Amino acid sequence: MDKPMTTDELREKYGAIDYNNAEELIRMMVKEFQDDFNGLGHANIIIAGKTGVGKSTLINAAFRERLAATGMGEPVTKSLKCIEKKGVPIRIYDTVGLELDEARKKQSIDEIRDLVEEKLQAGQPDEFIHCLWYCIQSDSDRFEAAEQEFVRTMATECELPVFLVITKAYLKKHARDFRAEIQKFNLPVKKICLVLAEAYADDDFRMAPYGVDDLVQVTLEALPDSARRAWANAQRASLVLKRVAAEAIIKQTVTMAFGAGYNPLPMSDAAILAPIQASMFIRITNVYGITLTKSLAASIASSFLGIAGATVVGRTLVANLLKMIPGVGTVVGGTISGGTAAALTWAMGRAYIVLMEKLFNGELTVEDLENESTREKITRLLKDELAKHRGEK
Ligand SMILES: Nc1nc2c(ncn2[C@@H]2O[C@H](COP(=O)(O)OP(=O)(O)OP(=O)(O)O)[C@@H](O)[C@H]2O)c(=O)[nH]1
Ligand SMILES: [Mg+2]
Repeated sequence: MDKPMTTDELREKYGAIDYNNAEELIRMMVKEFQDDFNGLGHANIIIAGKTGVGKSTLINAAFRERLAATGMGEPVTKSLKCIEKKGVPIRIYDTVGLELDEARKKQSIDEIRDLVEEKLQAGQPDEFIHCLWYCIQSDSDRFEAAEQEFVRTMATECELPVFLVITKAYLKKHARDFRAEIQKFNLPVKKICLVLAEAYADDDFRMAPYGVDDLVQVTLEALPDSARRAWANAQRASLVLKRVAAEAIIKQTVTMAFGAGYNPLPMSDAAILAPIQASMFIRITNVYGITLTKSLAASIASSFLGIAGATVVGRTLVANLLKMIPGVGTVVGGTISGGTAAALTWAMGRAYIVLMEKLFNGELTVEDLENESTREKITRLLKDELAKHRGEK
């Protein structure tokens, strides 16, 4: 699950599509995007904590699409309901009425343990439970013995990576002191995070939200590789996490396609560049949780792949783009150097990240991509990235 197609697979499936084949490229991207999304699988997380501590608020701040607001979720057991939504590759098991009197606590633990085991036994990695966030309200100032025991059981018997989340931490110093108190219990948790999921306003002060980005970043570390891109997609709190995941995809693409030695590609192979780069854009788009519509695909084809095509086949319009990179030229003697292809692919990937961030932040919409001036801006992004590459050499 969640593996890029190899160059050979791409060649077999799409080898005939070169840069000049815009229509085919658009069709390929829209279709592959859906397959790639399906291949993301799911990250599966349990969020527990007493009623009113801010679980739903945290879910809405951490993930796209206001998941907790979209409905109550399907009851899974008496203690758990599952929140999921088409198009967001995450399942959140939200605990219901966890008040932790003895009887209730036992029931909840049993039900969570059963869920974890049942999923493991079913043998579908896409459904394995990956971790648990346990929420404690900052101003409760108490972390009861029953809660500690619950956390210990989850970490040891259920073998879940557990993150403690101190919620509504609008008084930072107070929350840090509370954390120090909790640390004394030496619980088997990965980290104790302070979080203010929504801004807090009082008569005298206003506190901006913070901490959810750190929580989603440290949680990523506890996830198996197979669930990481799903996590990157579903979370909305950390742009840095998305960028790091996107950069890893560029690196993976360049290494896979051109190898460490940047071998020259015979011109007959240059045709495979378009599907390779298209596949990179698709995987990056799925990191940002953006839908690759036909109009986004058209924009990629005309702006990014259009420029690349012009460059690789040495058309005059942007042939000078390549001159910006010392040591590489246009196509000489029927080959394109692997270094040229790699440099171009890096620049395209980086420029695409900038575009994705603008779409993610709402600075641009997919509709904007249809107008000429936006496309010119995108071309400029790519030129800037190529120029940066020259600066780095
Ligand atoms: N300002 C601010 N209010 C918060 C924050 N987190 C929670 N709240 C408020 O605390 C109340 C309870 O939050 P919920 O997110 O509904 O709590 P919950 O844990 O989902 O509660 P149950 O679903 O009943 O278990 C709501 O009024 C929230 O608006 C926060 O980070 N900032
Ligand atoms: Mg709730």
